[in-house]
Amino acid sequence: KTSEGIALVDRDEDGVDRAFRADVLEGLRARRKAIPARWLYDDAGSQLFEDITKVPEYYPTRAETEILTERAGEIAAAVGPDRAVVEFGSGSSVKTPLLLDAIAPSSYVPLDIAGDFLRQAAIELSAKFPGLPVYPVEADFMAEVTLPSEVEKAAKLGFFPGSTIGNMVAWTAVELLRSMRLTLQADHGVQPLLLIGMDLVKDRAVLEAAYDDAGGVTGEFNLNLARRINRELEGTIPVESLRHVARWNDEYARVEMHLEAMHGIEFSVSGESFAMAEGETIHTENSHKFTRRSADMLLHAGGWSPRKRWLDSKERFSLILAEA
Ligand code: AVI
Repeated sequence: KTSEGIALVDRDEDGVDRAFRADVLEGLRARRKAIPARWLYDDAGSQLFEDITKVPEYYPTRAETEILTERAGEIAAAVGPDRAVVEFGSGSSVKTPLLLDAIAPSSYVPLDIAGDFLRQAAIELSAKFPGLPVYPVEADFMAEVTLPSEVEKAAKLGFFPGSTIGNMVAWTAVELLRSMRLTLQADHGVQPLLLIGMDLVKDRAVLEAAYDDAGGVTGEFNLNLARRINRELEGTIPVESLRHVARWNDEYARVEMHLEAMHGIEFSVSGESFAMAEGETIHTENSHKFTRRSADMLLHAGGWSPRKRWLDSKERFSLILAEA
């Protein structure tokens, strides 16, 4: 699209559009309706997520920022000098400068599938850190990524903040950790490091409030998915008949977001008809929470050995340094 929003490509030719349609239709046909969380992040959804990070109940961003600020010296000492920082997903505009300030890296390589976001982040970073080589890479980091030749030989530090790993089920999380290991491996020499944010299991009420803030921002974020389906996939979902639900699933140690039908509804998407009974939900996101042991277990399964761990002062969130 142009900046005026004029579509330049035939939307059916567009791979993203086709993938969205396929995921939504498959998810709505299932006995338990579910849509992958990645579709929450269109422009409106990405802005709403930014807003979420500022609501009082959503502690993860503040807790992780506190760790990066208060423990900068310890983190720098543990990482050591001259690492090329490779950030997986370049959206975290606040945390990146904190890390780069702390460790004085040799270069910075932001990876993101969204090219516009990536280039914007790279420009802002270069302005803040003149002299730091920045090599943006537009890629889907769920699989191994070939890094620019300039950083081929450098020792790497992967950076994956925000507990985004928690949005994946274990199988996918392990796959991602293994891909990161391959991406970060240098030809020979120094083993790569990974600095990863992992949110901690805590009181259910605190967790559920973090994903259902009183101001309703998270609700809007979730409902935006239904609106997006209506906008982009010729949907007729009666959004006002859905309500946002966030609930702790103790068996899987995760907060789940759902869109729940407040009464029986019928609608169509891309010409296909669907119905939801009262109380039926569309599962839209998982946010897994970790204990010290479950975090270590996941990292080990992904080929990483945890070396250091820092918690915020209220012990809500962990930042872990692991070695390949
Ligand atoms: C991006 N991700 C780590 C957020 C989380 O906490 O799972 C997404 C989010 N969903 C609702 N609130 C925030």
